[in-house]
Amino acid sequence: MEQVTIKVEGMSCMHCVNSIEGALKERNLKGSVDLQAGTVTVQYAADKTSLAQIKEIIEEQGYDVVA
Ligand SMILES: [Cu+2]
Repeated sequence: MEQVTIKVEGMSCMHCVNSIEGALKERNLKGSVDLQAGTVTVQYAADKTSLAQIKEIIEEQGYDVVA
């Protein structure tokens, strides 16, 4: 299992947390949002999911992936 922490802009409240964590969960990914730090930490299996896919899932929810 890999773990990555992605910097994301535009997350401000529990609604943001729920939409991002929920969207990841729908793809069987365990994500946790840190509002204060503006980051999303995701655990994923590198043979099933790519980093690009994870970023896409977050962007689909309307947030900007910074790094
Ligand atoms: Cu929000």
